[in-house]
Amino acid sequence: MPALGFFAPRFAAETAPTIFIALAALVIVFGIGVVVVGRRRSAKVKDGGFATQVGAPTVAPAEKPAEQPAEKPSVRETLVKARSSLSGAIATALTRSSITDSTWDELEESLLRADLGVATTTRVLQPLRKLVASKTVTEPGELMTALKNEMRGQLGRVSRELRFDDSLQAPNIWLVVGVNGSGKTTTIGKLGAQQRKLGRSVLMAAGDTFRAAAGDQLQTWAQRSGAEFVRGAQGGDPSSVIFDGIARATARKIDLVLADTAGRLQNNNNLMDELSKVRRVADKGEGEVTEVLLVIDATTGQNGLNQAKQFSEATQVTGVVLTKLDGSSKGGIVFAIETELGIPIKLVGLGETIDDLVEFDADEFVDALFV
Ligand SMILES: Nc1nc2c(ncn2[C@@H]2O[C@H](COP(=O)(O)OP(=O)(O)O)[C@@H](O)[C@H]2O)c(=O)[nH]1
Ligand SMILES: [Mg+2]
Repeated sequence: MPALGFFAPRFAAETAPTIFIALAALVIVFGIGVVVVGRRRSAKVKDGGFATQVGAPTVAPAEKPAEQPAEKPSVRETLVKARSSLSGAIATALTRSSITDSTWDELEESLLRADLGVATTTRVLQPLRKLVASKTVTEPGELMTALKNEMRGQLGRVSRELRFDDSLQAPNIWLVVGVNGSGKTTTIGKLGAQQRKLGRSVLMAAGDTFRAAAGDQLQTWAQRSGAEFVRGAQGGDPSSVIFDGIARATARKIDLVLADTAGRLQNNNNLMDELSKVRRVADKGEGEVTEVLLVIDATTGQNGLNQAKQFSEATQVTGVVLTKLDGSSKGGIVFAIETELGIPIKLVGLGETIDDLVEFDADEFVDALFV
């Protein structure tokens, strides 16, 4: 069949483009059909099937208006949310018509549950028992007011300002210490960003050489806030990284060095030795260590007091940052740290973003316990 044999390729050559175009047109028409039907269906689903009638114009449903960023809850709201379990106990005590043994039991229990610890709880309740015994206070409502005042009084006496010496001709150095996972690196990130907003130049030194990821994490924060960044080799000497950081900051006239440190368990003597060395080295070079911030996770409980003691012995802690208070109904450890160790709580972490680091406000904190 030579004729056909000859004809077939010619036919193919001549008609192929036409067939191709026809096929393409079919695909397009089919595609449009699918899209239209799909849109109708999805419109129905979105309106619960009520608004889009069959035969109604197939206009794609209007885009949902861009969601307004939800108002960020205030510090107080965040605290109150975290501590609703505690406030229940205090509320129960309040509903009694008079002050009975149960009132004291409930108060004691709720204060312990909030992590005030036995010593602080006793210290707070002692003067109240006297007030009740002498009939100066007779009603549960008055007792709550007195309790609130007593708790405020325990906290109110210290300066919580971050120490930054403007007159220094060299960098201020803030060391950040604490156990693993307490929130040191995150706190440095937030703090650095805030200090940059205040107009200060910042250098972050990755003194946690124990884990490579810690350096990367800090570098990301440094980039985000426009801070300089210095790191060393993994497993290297943290003091030398911090020393280098201080030297670079001095050479570039940077105002503030934020030094991250490693935080394996605090009962590891090597860590404490290492941190003592970091402190000594930081003191030795140019610049001055004006803050040593101990970061404590609010969910740590009474162990936070031990941490504060040990870290303070090694590095002379000047302030505490209490993190993760957004997720904890505890935090009562602040009383013990301030009254027993005399270390002021300076900052509070209420989440994972830059704005979630705020100054500790004792009145707000105590108020939130009572809501
Ligand atoms: N919810 C909450 N999470 C936090 C807070 N601070 C830190 N974190 C988280 O805790 C984890 C450990 O923090 P990191 O800074 O790496 O701790 P580090 O080991 O002490 O440096 C991370 O997932 C942080 O995002 C806080 O105030 N609130
Ligand atoms: Mg870290």
